[in-house]
Amino acid sequence: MGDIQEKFSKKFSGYPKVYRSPARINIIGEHVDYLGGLVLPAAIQFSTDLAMLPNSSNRYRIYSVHYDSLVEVETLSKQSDQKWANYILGVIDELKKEGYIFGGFDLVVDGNIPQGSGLSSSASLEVGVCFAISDCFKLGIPREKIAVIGQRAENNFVGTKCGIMDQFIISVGKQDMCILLDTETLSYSYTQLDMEGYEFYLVNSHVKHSLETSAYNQRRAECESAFRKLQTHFKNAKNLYSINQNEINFLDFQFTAEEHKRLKHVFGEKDRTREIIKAFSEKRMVDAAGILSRTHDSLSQLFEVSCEEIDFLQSTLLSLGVLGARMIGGGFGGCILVLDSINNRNSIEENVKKKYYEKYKIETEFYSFTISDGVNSVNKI
Ligand code: GAF
Repeated sequence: MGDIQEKFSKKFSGYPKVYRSPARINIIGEHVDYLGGLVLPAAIQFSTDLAMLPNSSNRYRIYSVHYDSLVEVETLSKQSDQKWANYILGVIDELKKEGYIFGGFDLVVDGNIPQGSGLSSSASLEVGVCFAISDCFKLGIPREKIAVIGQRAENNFVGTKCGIMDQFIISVGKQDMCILLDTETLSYSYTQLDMEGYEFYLVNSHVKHSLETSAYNQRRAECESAFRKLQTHFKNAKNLYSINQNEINFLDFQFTAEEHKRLKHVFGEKDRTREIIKAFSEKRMVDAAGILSRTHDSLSQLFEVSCEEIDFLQSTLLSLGVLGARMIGGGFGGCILVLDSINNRNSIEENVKKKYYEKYKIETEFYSFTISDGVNSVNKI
């Protein structure tokens, strides 16, 4: 952490406070967090590091170490042409809209979350900035609200119509714990998985296809239009996820082919979530891993948010004997989450890397991770 203070003092003067905001994984409940669904995410130790100091002016001076880029802003009339800065400006904008009063600040942002990896570096930045502003200016914003402000920043300023999952777990995460979050009510509970004999790890495909934001927003729009059709019959349904698929006669609603597939994913994911929670509680890890692979198939074939490289990597992992694997996050590249017996990884890692490289001339990386706390300040100066 001394490191980010040093980087701060190269750009600005004074002694900043330092914050760490984690990345996240999600075990199950993919692409249901903007439909009122249940999700099972955890914060992990990759992080965005932030050093912030109020500067007694109305100017926001923000520096990204990764992009070696400084942005100075006084009024937030429009997006910055520096894309990374919009996640920060969006948070400032949403806080102002909510009536919070705070002055200018100097901010340095650094970190080690692999960009475009599906581990939510953007939500980590939004939540980190919101937490830092709340702390530096003594605004006392509750963690759950920080999550909502972060999501709104991304929806309204950046333009990705993401759900609440990423910002929420990054705000409220606890070491060694997942949360089971109801994205309709935002009620949640902490739960610890008994992993004895098994492990999760990540495989980074190092691909990120550029249609990510537009396709994400399109998937959400397709689910919302399917829900509007269903509402003609299910008048009191509070969201798509709450509808019982056994009560739907699909022919009655004139769904488009896309809407039909998206619905099958959402209702299937609801069943798989129920099944995996039961499997974990009964320590049936092989079954749990199989459910993850079924989620992958559904995301690939029905929700259509995977890509060729990720599908190849996932099927290669399975063919080499891992118990279960699936893409995580928004899709179109990024990481695969693997659930396997411990000690299996060493025997397959080189082989997976070799096969993937032979086919795509791209290196993969394998990451171990630990489940960490949510956003926090790191030092007290
Ligand atoms: C991205 C989004 F930001 C989340 O809100 C969620 O929808 C996820 O994709 C898919 O489950 O990470």
